[in-house]
Amino acid sequence: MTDVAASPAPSAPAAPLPGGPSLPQVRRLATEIPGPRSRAFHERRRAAVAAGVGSGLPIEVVAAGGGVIVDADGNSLIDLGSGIAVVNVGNAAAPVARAVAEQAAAFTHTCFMVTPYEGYVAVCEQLNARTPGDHEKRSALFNSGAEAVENAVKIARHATGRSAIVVMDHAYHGRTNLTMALTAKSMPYKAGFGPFAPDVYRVPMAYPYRWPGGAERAGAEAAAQAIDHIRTEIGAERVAAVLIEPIQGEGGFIVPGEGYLGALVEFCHEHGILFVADEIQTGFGRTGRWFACEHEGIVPDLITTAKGIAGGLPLAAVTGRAEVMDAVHVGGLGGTYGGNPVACAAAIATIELIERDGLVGRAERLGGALRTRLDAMAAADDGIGDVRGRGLMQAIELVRPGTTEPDADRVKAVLAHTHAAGVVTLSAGTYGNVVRFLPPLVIGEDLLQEGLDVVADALAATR
Ligand code: PLZ
Repeated sequence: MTDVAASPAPSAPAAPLPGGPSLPQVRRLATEIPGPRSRAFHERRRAAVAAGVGSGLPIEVVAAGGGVIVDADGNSLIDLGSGIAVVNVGNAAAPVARAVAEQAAAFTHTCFMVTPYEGYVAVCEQLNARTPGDHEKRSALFNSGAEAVENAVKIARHATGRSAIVVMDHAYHGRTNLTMALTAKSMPYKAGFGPFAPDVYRVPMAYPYRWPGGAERAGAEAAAQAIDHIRTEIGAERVAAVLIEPIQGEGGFIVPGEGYLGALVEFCHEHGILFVADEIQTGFGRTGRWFACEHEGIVPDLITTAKGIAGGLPLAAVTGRAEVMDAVHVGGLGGTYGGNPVACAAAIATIELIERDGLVGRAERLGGALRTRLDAMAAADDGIGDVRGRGLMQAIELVRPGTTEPDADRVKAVLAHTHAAGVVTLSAGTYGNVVRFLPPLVIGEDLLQEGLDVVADALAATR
């Protein structure tokens, strides 16, 4: 390590690597992980980057594409995380990289609020056409998921003239002040960062694995409790929006119990409450549908998207009923960079690629293969309490054998094992005891299977 650290540019790769799908789709370990260049890079990082910004796997990335990430030491890792459900079309996908380069060469920014351009409108047209429901829609573009959620709340409050917002146990909606209030988990998202925005209320989530009355009753009972709470403690007539992830992401890939979403939608419609689906993690083919609401035939009034929308460029959106979206006065929504032209060009190329290569169907098909493997792991391991999720958004929840007591320590050990073996995995869950799988939708099936072999080894080694 010392000889590497002493060189003038310790983190520069020997030669520029091509990224994108042309990268060899293999797992290859050239050094231990993290290797000497990555370790030197992290010394440099520690001196420059705020400690509050963590990293799960401290390598130095130099290239990525398809289903692999390559580091400065020449290791090629299997990517089962997609940068947290972002590079659904694969990293540096050629049509996306080309669209970005062309747009950057034409113009990089004018601000849509000052002098508008076509890409922004084209992205809104795509969102209006592809999100659930055939009613007339409008969209507005922003930079991050949290910003989209904040704007959905602004729009819902403005359109209804009401202020209360209802969210769920285990919810995750972002790290800004309002979205911290909407997010459930204290550590690490909220601890020490208050006070939080007011008029936000949390109701029970239908978490089948942990529902006291059993998984079958979770949907109906949680919906009844949530509705009772809204009626008696908040007042339905005060509620602007019920905001929910149709499959919870950071909370642990919780698929709501049967009937839960439908009952809430119905209640919302009866009481003039807007039903807002946060599809920031579930959107753009991830779950084997364009949007996760489609699995349950749910049509939200507003929907927030980000992550998978633009192949890795920062872009987010709120899409919804025209009369709701258009209720806001001219100039009431915006932001300097919202709908940046380069990000919009990436989004158009990403959406075309999802369509062209049938990636939604691919997510469903590979999701079936993933479920088969996870079920087999669970059958052989009484520390796997639950297998859940849809498409290429699935997870295992680890518990102490014979109980439902969360086993976050084992999740840490499983992740450490897979990372050392060259497979990028992520954790999740309110109790930190979930291992989640979010491979790019373009990952080769062999590579996915090899990644899962390593996960199976990690489970065996930590039993
Ligand atoms: N809503 C459903 O999943 C982001 C968070 C990573 P931003 N999830 C990843 C982290 O630890 O910060 C997310 C989400 C849902 C909103 C967001 C927020 O999206 O683009 O991170 O702001």
